[in-house]
Amino acid sequence: MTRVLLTGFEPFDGERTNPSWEAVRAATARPLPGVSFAAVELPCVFGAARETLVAAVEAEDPLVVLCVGQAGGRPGITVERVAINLDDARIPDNAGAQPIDRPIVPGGPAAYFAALPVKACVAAVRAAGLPAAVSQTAGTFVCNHVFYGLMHLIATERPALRGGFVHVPYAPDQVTDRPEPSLPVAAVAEGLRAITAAAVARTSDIRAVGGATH
Ligand code: PCA
Repeated sequence: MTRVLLTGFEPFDGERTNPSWEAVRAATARPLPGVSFAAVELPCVFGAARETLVAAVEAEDPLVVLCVGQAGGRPGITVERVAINLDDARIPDNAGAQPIDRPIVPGGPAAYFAALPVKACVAAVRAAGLPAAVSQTAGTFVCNHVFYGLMHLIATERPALRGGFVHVPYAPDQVTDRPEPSLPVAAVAEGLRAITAAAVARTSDIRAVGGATH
């Protein structure tokens, strides 16, 4: 059995739910052949989110970690390619902190690439009949903070660990009065299961178009 840790976030920015945690719960509630799941909810708080993730990795000792967050406005499931060493919050986090232009790890590398076959993961979601794309930026808020923290942990302490970050759209009930794209939580959960299977099955990526002109 391959141990896989999935994390989602608590609600933030005035929302009542966060589809990342709802989808992680749904994705891990049913068995996936060959996989032993653990699921942990992270606070939407700089510092504490990363500490909770590191503690969960220590406790669960997974081979693969997929951190998941809400990216309201995106129309599909996006697999992040790169984490950058920067906190620059547009809004306060759930503890009221709003860091501006602060390195996550002072003196650390400017960026890390995901330790995931990102294009194979995108292809797996599409094969499940759901919209997906590579994303070239996870932003500069708590999701990128956790993503960078995960990649720094892999680079400095856990070379055998693989993992990365997945951003998911709003759930339909969050946007009933707004012209924003959404995806049902059950569909997002299926997408996360497809990504899990791809990430466990392969370490090398496929050659496919996934870039962006801007
Ligand atoms: N999304 C935010 C933080 C928590 C979440 O679910 C982000 O994209 O940074």
